[in-house]
Amino acid sequence: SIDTMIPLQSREIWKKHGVKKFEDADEFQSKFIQHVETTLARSLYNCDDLAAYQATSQSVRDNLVIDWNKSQQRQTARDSKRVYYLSLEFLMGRALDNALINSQDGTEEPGVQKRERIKGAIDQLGFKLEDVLEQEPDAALGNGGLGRLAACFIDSMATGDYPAWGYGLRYQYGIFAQKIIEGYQVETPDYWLNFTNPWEIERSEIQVPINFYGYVDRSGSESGDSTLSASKWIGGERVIAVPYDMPIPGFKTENVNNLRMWSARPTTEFDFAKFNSGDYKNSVEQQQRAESITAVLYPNDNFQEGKELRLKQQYFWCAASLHDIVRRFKKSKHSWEEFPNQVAIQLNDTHPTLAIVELQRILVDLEHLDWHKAWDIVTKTFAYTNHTVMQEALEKWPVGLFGHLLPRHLEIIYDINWFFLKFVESKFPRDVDLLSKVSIIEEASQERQIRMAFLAIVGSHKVNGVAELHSELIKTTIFQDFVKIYGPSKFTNVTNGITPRRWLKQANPKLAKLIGDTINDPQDDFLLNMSKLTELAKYAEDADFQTKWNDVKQFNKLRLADLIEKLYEGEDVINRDHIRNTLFDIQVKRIHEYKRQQMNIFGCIYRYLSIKKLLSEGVPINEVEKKYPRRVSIFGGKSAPGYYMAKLIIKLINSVSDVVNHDEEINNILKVVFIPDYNVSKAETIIPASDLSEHISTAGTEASGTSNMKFVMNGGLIIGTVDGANVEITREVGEDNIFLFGNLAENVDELRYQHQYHPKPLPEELEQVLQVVESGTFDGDFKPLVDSIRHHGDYYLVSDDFKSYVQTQSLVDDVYHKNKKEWLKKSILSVANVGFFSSDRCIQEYADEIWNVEPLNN
Ligand code: F58
Repeated sequence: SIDTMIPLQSREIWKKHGVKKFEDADEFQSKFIQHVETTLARSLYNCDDLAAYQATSQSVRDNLVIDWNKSQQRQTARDSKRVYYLSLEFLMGRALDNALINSQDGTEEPGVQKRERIKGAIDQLGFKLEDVLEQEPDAALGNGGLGRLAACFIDSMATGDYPAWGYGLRYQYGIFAQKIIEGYQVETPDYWLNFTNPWEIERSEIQVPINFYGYVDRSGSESGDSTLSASKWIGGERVIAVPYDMPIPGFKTENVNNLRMWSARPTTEFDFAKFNSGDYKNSVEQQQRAESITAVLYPNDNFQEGKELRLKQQYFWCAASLHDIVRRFKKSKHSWEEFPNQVAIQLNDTHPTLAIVELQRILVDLEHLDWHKAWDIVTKTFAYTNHTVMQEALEKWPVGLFGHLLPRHLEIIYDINWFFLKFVESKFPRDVDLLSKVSIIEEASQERQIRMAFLAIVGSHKVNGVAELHSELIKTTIFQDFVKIYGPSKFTNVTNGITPRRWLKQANPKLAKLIGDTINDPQDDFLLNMSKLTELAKYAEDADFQTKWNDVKQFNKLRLADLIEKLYEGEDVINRDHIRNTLFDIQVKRIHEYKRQQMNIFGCIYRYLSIKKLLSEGVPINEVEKKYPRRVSIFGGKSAPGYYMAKLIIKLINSVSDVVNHDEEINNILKVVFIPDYNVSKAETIIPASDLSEHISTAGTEASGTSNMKFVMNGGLIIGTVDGANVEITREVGEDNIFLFGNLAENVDELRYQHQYHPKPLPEELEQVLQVVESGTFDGDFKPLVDSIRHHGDYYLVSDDFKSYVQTQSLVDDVYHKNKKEWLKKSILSVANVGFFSSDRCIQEYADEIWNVEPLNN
């Protein structure tokens, strides 16, 4: 053991002084003051909210680091198998409140949770916890669902006591901040590290050299010029990877896991060639290039951009992470055959597929293992999660670009492909077609491309989709040939989930409290064991309980109204007097044609026109209101900077908002709101305020969706298509408690074909809307948007679903406004049955079915 290597005397001194966690309010205050005076070098007299945030975070972090150290020691001592979750994105949001909530350990006296005690302590120091929490910038190192999923997963892995690490990149700029100027999205850089980040621990003592470019030198290799045996890659550019660690606390456990994020630095190696040529300036410039690797997150959602810098990011991160993983494995002194019993690596999409190639390179070139023995280890180690079936999001790299940056890796990929195709040929001897269809190298296009998804499948032992419908779809479409080759058991489903700590307790403390009080669970055990929520079902029709339930919703709607007022610079958009009978209809997610925000805004226009028509016929406004009761349609989301159509959709929403919100004739019965700069912390305010949320993607396009689960967990109902996880949400909450509409995935191909070859006139509801858009009623040129439906095949099938969408919306109106009791019952029953969507359940499935790891009990 490590202990016996340290002299007795130093061990005793260490023990005597050993650091201690703060346990109560008093000890917290002492830590807080110490951090203000020493860490921040400030004092009582210049301690503002920001300093209070930093001192609080430092204090809480100290506690986490103590547990972190113990957890890591325990994991090493037990020699347990570790999980590594490789994700190019971790959309963490804020850390402080989450750490306070997760510090709850179940030992507290009933009713006084740790967070409440800290809140009191901060109060006494003259600050308000809410204001202190607001100081923290979001860690927005992700685009959308995929990045947030990774964040929920590491929370659940820590909570479930799994020995697991996340590996990512420490971007200096996260997803851009969105400004809306004259209705258009404008991107501004998100320099989130402006004030030092108290949650990260720089490990500058660890420096991993990473090579790029160069050539393969086979002159000294044992078996001549075979690419299959140990080869020497001489890199042409070298950078250093330095890790930054972020402690990830579990809920009600002392287990603290690690999120390791790599940052690129120049080497301090001396470049003789440059020096001799006297090119000092150039050599400095080249060094600066190093830092650019981890400078910025690529801001695309469901779209792959084939840029060299992106590939560099991917390799930099995979190589650094693998180096780290292999180093840790080697310390454990196991033989290489044991590697898959000690290490499970999960690939979050194809972005880390290079890790497969890098491990094969390490084993063959550096550790001199036989190719096949190495490949056996590799495939037993990796598993791959697919998040999309959309062609434009599937990663492919041109062979030329790839081979220039990573010459040895390209050889290895060719060899992997050669053995794979040989295997296919032996199984299906006369199927030449099949070979070109499944080849990792696509030959058909002008330039050869590496199909990363195929490489990920070949290099993994399991492939999973993220919701049942999606997992079935990948088996019958993009990966169908691989099912034929490997059999169906390699392909599986793990339906996504979300962490109830952040998305229920932290986002909606009032609802969490009501639930805890009602089911007699003062220690919030339901946040770990969500099946306890089913006890709520018996109160679904209880009038008293319904009132309390509704009061929480109204509180959250007011909280959102405050946020909107702040963002609209004081403009009174939401009429608070009517908030109780105003339906909040929310669609917040990345803006994408497949997610069909355009259909939602067309629906708003249709509603507006219908109201105006009745008014013009002389129907009095209170009668109009009966048909079109009060509603606020709330949108939020970012568009990729280069995605023209998505940006146009944002402009249309804002232009419609401008007209509708200032039309006094309609007496505020309809409002349209665009919330700028949607992010995780705003989501925590927005989601609990929904009566209805929209998940209306063209069937078959949204792999899962995860905000749908968040809305349901907060008592909102869904209007949605039969797509992604909506299908399983329907199964869990019951089809009476969700508003489904639209065409099914199985009909999409046929409908698209019809549009192309037998176009029909548009439904009259949509025709009306498009004509008004074309007439210039709303500021902007929306011709491309209208044309995509009228003339370019309506790929996302807005015209096919619009009528049933509008009809379903009026059904929603009826239930909400004419039968509020029925609505509340649906809302309560939904929460009662949402337990399946806890990410704790997902992690357990991954652990049992894919990783083969056990939780480590303290
Ligand atoms: C999302 N994908 C899916 N990709 O669209 C969503 O249905 C699913 O719920 C979620 O993953 C989690 O499984 C997604 O967010 C990206 O943002 C990639 C970023 C990098 C470029 C390619 C798309």
